[in-house]
Amino acid sequence: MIAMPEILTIAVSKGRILKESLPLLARMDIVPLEDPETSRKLVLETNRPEIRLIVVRATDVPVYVEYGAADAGIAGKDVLLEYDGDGLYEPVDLGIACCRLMLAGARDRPDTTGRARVATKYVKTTRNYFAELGRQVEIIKLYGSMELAPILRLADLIVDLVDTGGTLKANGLVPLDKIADISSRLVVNKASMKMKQALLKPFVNNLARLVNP
Ligand code: PRT
Ligand code: MG
Repeated sequence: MIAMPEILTIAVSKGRILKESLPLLARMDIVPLEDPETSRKLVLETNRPEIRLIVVRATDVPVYVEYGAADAGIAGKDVLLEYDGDGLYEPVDLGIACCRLMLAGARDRPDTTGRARVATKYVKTTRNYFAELGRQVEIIKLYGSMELAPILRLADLIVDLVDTGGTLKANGLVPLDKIADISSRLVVNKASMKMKQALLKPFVNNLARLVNP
């Protein structure tokens, strides 16, 4: 379903990705008419009548784009690694909201013999990581605050995003292995790329040129 051929809808998640995306969009002369951080509107008109932003949960960005409800979106590679779907192009690494997906554990953890328990929101990526190592683990799905799990002995290890390392440190955890470098990517609906080429192609090309001059 490709809605409104004359309008480009771009999905962005609230929080740090939106904060780091707005300056990039502004450099392409795309500026929301209302401040997205304070507005309660979820559909934001911009200074460009043919472009609007929608503000959704980070994990929902690929869903809106795959189904064509949004033509393009900006999502963290962490979210895209977890997403099952093949209706997306991922043409540009925007180099924003950078961090690392890390395996971490308690500084003073005992050696776990046998099957370790790993708490994470990133179940698929974690399963692939340990499968590649040939290591049997039990994965516990959490939706946030993974750093709490080792403290309360819910899990031996966690897989979570790390930026400065401050959150790990504050909770008595140490990084053990880097699983992936993470940054935000532009994702594009495959059908939109064909049917809205005139609008979408310049948008993708301008963004690509902006981040890879
Ligand atoms: O609201 P929702 O639950 O959907 O997501 P959220 O609140 O996690 O969203 P938000 O706005 O934080 O943005 C999430 C996206 O930003 C992720 O999908 C990543 O692509 C990207 N990103 C970049 C990060 C970080 N850096 C990051 N450091 N997302 C989260 N963190 C958290 C991390 O989970 C940990 O708790 O920050 C903490 C670690 O930071 P340091 O600096 O203490 O190491
Ligand atoms: Mg949030």
